[in-house]
Amino acid sequence: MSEDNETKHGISRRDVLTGPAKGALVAGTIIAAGGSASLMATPAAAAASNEIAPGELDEYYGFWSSGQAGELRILGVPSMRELMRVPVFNRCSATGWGSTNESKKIMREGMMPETLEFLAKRGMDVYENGDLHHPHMSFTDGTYDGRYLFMNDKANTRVARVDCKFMKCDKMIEIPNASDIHGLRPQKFPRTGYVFANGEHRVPLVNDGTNMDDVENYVSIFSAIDGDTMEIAWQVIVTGNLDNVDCDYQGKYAISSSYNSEGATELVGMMEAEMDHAVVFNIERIEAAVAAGNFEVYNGVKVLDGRKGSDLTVYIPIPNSPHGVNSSPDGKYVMINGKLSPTVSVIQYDKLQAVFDGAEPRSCIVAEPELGLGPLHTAFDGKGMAYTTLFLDSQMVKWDIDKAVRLYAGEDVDPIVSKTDVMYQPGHNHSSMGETKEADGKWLVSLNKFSKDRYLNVGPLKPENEQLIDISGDVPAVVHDSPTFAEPHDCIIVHRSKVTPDSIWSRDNPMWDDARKQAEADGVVLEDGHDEVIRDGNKVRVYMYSAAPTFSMEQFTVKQGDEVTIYITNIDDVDDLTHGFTLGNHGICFEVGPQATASVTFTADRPGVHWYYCQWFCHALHMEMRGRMLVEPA
Ligand code: K7E
Ligand code: CUA
Repeated sequence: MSEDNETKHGISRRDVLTGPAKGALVAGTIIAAGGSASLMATPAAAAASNEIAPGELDEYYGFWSSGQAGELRILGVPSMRELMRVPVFNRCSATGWGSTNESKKIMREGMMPETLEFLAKRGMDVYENGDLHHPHMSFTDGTYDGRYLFMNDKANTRVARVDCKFMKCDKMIEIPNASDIHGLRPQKFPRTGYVFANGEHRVPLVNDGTNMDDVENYVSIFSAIDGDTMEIAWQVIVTGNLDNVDCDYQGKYAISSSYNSEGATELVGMMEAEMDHAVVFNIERIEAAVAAGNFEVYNGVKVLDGRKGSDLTVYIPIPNSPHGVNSSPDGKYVMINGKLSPTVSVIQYDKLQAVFDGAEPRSCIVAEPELGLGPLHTAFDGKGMAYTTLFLDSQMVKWDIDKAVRLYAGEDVDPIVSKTDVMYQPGHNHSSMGETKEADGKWLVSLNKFSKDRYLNVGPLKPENEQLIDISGDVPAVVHDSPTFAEPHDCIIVHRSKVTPDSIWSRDNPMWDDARKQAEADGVVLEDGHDEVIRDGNKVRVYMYSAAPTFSMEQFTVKQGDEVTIYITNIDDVDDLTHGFTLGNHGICFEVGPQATASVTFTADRPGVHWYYCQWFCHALHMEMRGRMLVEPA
């Protein structure tokens, strides 16, 4: 897999870039049209600058996944400065995500009861890991609307939503019946609407442990989630494993890549068939079938049968193991990236109805250019060019969609425009606004799985590498490298005009509804600068507020064995004035943003004096922002 990068033309790329050949390879661009690689000099001056001076703002928000780190990251593009980390499927030491009552409620309320029981037996309230691959923004009329971000957790079969007003997760659900959510995309038209989510692995339906060997009847499940309520609208059983998904700009179809049409559980079997497929879901027919009651209910969800032969789906044969699925911004095509095949299969959306009406399945394919080794994902510039990552070749290939269509029709044209070296092994790529009808063709990011020698050596675990590519000119030019921790599979690049987060929480946010209700019952008004210790049997509720640089209570006393809940309301309503609450030697630490309330519950089992302090630097007297909890021995 990596051999190719270490010795390209007999020398390493680093040697080339730093050696005498530098002048000829300054932007690392190789034109490989017609199969013969020739080097082409690219004047560095042609590249747009990605430099954003101190104090200047980026033009785009980048929303980045973090794979097995489980969080969402926000970057500025083109500077590639990391602006924020938003914990979602992970637990977070800085913000208390996964340990406050408010975050645990969000993480638990969409889980199946048997999962909560299972976690409880392991001594856990919530899952402590996640694998976040695909962040996508909600759409209205084919472009981003700045309401929500949706994302999948492959590890624990969940889908979460981040409210873009506060850039915090506000909903998280477990997807029943499916196993391991991978591909995820919001509906583009008329709006989101549905969030489509692919269950990747095939499992028995119902998966109750009574059978492992009836592999033939294992199923993958495609889910449509209502993006407004985060409830599952319906599910469709398919043939084969589901990988990635995209949908059209008309609201008619969703389409998933699917590998392992052989239905095998082992690698050898999975590689056998020459052809796998793309599954097309006919939204209108599925909705009609739901309305007509043609479904079974499993785990409370309406499940329809869309396996081969169903009229809800069609299966388009695609060469071995397709991966990325990407709709072109003009709404005409969807690219199915070949992965193990050097090709990208181009499906024309308006030819799909005929296939549903009985036409030969591959009659919707209008191009299948051979691009290079390991095509995984394709991005667009909105000007007719596509950019496909070549995992094995470690290149980004720029190709002309129209020429690819003409080549397939028999014309003698070469769709490949150029190949740009990226370091190394790119997976996803993404262009500015590239997954919307407003693709603007300015920037392209290549998310590379390996950095190898690109950075100072930090030991056996190396960072990954994401590269920023200027695609505004004729020849793409790499203008920036950023090391990154595990593992941004995917990102989106959203113009800053689409996103307008608030700087201060609104007090009516439902996140602390439970705290407010309890406070009301206790005669406490959270936002009033009201503090109190309420004893209720062995339950103790401590209400305090924070205002820089103090907590309203300098001390309080509880008894060993008490179940203590501490509620903190940050009554500061100043931009960027976040406080924190850390309770020493109790594993408790959380963030309280301006005008927010947050709480934790724990058993006071350690007699003694314990300091609590504010851990977000908030004031010249931040170090003094502290107090003591006395736990009296029982
Ligand atoms: Cu890594 Cu989108 Cu999960 Cu391709 S996926 S690389
Ligand atoms: Cu409040 Cu530091």
